[in-house]
Amino acid sequence: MAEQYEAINWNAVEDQIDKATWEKLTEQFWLDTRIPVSNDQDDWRELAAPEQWVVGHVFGGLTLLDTLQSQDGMVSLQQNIRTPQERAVLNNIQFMESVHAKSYSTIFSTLNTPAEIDEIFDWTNHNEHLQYKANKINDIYHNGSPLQKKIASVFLETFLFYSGFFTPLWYLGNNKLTNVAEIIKLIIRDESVHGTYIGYKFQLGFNELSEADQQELKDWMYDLLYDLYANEEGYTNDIYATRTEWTDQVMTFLRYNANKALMNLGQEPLFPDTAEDVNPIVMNGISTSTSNHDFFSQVGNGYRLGQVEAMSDDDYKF
Ligand code: MN3
Ligand code: MN3
Repeated sequence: MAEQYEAINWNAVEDQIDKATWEKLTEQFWLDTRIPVSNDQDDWRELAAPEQWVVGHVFGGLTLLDTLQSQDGMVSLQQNIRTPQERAVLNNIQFMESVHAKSYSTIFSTLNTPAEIDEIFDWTNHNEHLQYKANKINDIYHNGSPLQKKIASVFLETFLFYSGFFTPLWYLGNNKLTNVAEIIKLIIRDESVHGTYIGYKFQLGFNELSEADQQELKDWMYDLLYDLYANEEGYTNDIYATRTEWTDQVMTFLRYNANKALMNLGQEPLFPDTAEDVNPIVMNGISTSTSNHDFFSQVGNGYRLGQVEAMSDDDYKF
């Protein structure tokens, strides 16, 4: 009878990281519909058929992973929160995952024919390696421990996305498909905050474990990473091997990002690859700081990103 439903009090914030993350995420809010993807149609028509295939299908794969985050990932993490504000942050993340998943459809509808779009979704829903990673992560979301779920989420966000992100970043570095790449950069900017935040919450729980339990979880974590890496090799081959010469570069990029995922979780890197090993064109594309926009001849991108970052009240007057 005397059960009380507690109101969330943002004036009694237990963990300042929750508040700082909320502010960062809400400041960088964006929508796919604000990016003029149709300006990339000329670039798109100049791509050879295998290149168009790669672009379409990496976005199919990314759609699946963002769908997973929006439908199962954040709900699963919300079952084990430490503070009420953490739930609010995860609500924001969940909505943005839906924006991410939808934004690829905005790209498809601008660049691809309806028949091509059907084929991309059919491929996405049946590709063996793509389905393997989605189901592997989803199984942890539904059956894993609270800390295992956070590991799965950070591996997905900071590692598994990057076999797909490689392609738009490569084109951006070559000054092609720059508006498509702008969407991808906005997604990467979000994922970077998500991975850091969920990794931080992981570390709070991890540090409370006994040394023996920490070791056991570490073993589980590195086993999972090896398993996902082996699968990612297969996926990268499916996408890139016969259509591009990028396969080795994508694998380097994946190892670099696997190390970043481990870093978010407060763990030692696994692979020897560093930023210097990654194709510098892709590396410049990944940097979301404004100084790097000068690297590209199309200054308009930096400006547009600036617009998105610095939305004023006027943006809400439709
Ligand atoms: Mn996402
Ligand atoms: Mn995310």
